[in-house]
Amino acid sequence: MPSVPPLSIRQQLHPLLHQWAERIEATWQRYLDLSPYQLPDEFGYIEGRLEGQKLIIENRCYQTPQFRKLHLEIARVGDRLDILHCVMFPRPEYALPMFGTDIVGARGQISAAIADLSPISQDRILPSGYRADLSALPHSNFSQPRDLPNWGDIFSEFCLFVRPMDSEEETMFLDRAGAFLAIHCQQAIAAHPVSVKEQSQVLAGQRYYCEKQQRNDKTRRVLESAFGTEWADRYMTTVLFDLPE
Ligand code: 18B
Repeated sequence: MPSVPPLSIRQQLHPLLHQWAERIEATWQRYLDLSPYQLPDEFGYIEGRLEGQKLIIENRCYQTPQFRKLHLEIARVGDRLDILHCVMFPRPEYALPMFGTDIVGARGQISAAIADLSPISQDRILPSGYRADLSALPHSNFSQPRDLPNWGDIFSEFCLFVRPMDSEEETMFLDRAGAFLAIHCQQAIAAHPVSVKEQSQVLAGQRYYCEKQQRNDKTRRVLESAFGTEWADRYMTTVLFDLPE
């Protein structure tokens, strides 16, 4: 039996995660034609235990004419760790980049806030419309930029990866990442389907993206400690970074 969430954990989250989650859903509702996307029942609301603390995962999923799956996930480990994770998977008919974002906070301090529109083309360059819109955004300067891990070659030159140090930097993150998302939705609803040949390139690009993301040991370790190796692997390959059949 799937368990039903008693109360959304959102209200208890670090404000940056709460605001970013609300912003993501509001932007989706504003631009996209959302319909439900059914995750396997066992994966809607999940509870495990990580070193004696409860790990709760809440998933929201939608689909649209342009996107096979919009996935927004919030995870909370006791009062220790809050995580927001979101990926938008375009349908293979649309040669759109991958929007992905992750925020990790521990005891009130955000350690990682990342947002990117990652190219999926073979030349690993974003479409020109995206580059023009992203280049036109105001510059933002963060005091603690972070280095990408070795699997991070999937990310674009616009990738935002920082440790926000105060509420001003948190707002700067929300503004810039929110602009990435709005640009993506606007570009997506104006996009035209591609040829069948190009669709296989889109799929290859998405596969490369997912394979690299599956190498994130930090994500894997949290899931493995709470749910075991096998479950963590299944979750990473079927819920977090799956590919269409
Ligand atoms: N991720 N993250 O989503 N991850 O899922 N995440 C961490 O301060 C989880 C994505 C990304 O430096 C950390 O280092 C869990 C997407 C990058 O080696 C933890 C879930 C993107 C890093 C978690 C989750 C993405 C990172 C360490 C499932 C980008 C830095 C925090 C709910 C689009 C990796 C820290 C490094 C870090 C955990 C990026 C604990 C459990 C979509 C680049």
